[in-house]
Amino acid sequence: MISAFQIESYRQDGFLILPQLFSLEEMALLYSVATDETVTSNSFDLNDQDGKKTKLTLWFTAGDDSFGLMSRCKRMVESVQQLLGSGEVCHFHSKIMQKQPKVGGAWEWHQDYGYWYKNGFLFPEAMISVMLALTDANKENGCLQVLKGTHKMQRMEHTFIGEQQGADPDFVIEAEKISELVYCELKAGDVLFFHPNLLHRSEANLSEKPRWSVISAYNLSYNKPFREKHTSCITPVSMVRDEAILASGQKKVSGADFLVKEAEITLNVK
Ligand SMILES: O=C(O)CCC(=O)C(=O)O
Repeated sequence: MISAFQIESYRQDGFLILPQLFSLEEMALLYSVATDETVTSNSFDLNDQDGKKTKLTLWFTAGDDSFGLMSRCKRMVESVQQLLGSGEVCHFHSKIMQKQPKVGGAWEWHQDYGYWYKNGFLFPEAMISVMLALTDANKENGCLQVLKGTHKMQRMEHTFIGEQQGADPDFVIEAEKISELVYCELKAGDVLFFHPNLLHRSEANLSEKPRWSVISAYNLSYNKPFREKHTSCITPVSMVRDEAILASGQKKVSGADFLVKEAEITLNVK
């Protein structure tokens, strides 16, 4: 259970870290499913400003594979419910971020709602991103950075910077002047919840170590997007027991409805 104090700190800061929400045993299982070729062969690259490639594999429907069970398990869904308030929790999409040693690219300053607005979601307050660290994430390997409290600034204009969308740089400069920059260093198994209007970015991974994570995005069913064809975001999740991940053993993410990078994809779902 998330305490009233933690809920308040999410409201004030726009993010919340829950250390070790997943056990080492669960993390070993999830990491081995993440590195399986069913995930890696469905990944695509997005170039950052310097042409460095950042790799991700994204799918919509949370199924019965190990990651589907992770995003539907009681501790995740109930934590999301507590932070979003009343409404039916739906899984919008999950994505495995694969920042390879030395080459993994950066993510520009952005708000997730800068993308999701373009899918026609009307209520940012009904949405949240949840990052589970699959490996330790630190300054050296390009952990997530946030500008604390910027979720209260509301949505900024987002335009393409390289192949990614970034928030209007003039607004980012002003936000940086008055907001604390926080490096969200995580251990494998730690979970970071963040608000869709929170400005965040990450630097390239120039270290010798991989930085992998999975980010599940959730939405409340009343927030029906008018430009999104995938229906996972308005389909209430079928919650499973916390024990289901280990009880099911390694289940590959095969047959998922993966996002495919095509020339015409605007990648608003990111
Ligand atoms: O994984 C990262 O470093 C950044 C990911 C991110 O910013 C996002 O998915 O919105």
